[in-house]
Amino acid sequence: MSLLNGAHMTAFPKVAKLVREKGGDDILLVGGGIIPDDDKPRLEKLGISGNYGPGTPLRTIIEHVEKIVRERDSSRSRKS
Ligand code: B12
Repeated sequence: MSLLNGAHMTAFPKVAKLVREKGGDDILLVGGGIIPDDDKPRLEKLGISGNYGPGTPLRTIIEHVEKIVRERDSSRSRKS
């Protein structure tokens, strides 16, 4: 999810809630845009990770997604 207009604390949680309600618990929610540092832990708590601001290299974002997918894969294979 990307928001540059300051509405991330309204729109991101709303999207997260709807995704969970529709059974999309396995969907990775990653945010970005103009997001003040103070808001990042609050978004993390709602399961929205990343929340990268301007100037973030694409490589950082790719590594973030890869890391979470790897962690999920290994916790899945531990369960099975
Ligand atoms: C282009 C632009 C516009 C265009 C947008 C065109 C379009 N359709 O995209 C137009 C002219 C429409 C516009 C309008 C407005 N804008 Co404007 N705009 C910009 C500008 C110059 C560049 C944004 C951009 O596209 N950057 C290129 C992309 C690649 O970079 P980025 O968005 O920063 O994204 C990076 C990270 O944030 C991150 N990221 C972003 N999203 C995501 C998502 C995920 C999942 C991940 C992992 C990472 C990620 O990764 C990217 C790479 O590092 C910025 C200033 C700036 N230099 O950032 C202002 C800026 C975003 N705009 C601003 C403002 C205020 C507005 C308006 C409210 C102005 C008004 N009064 O109408 C409106 C809001 C429109 C709206 N409904 O949201 C402010 C926002 C201030 C704030 N929120 O604190 C900014 C920061 C300018 C400023 N310094 O004041 N804008």
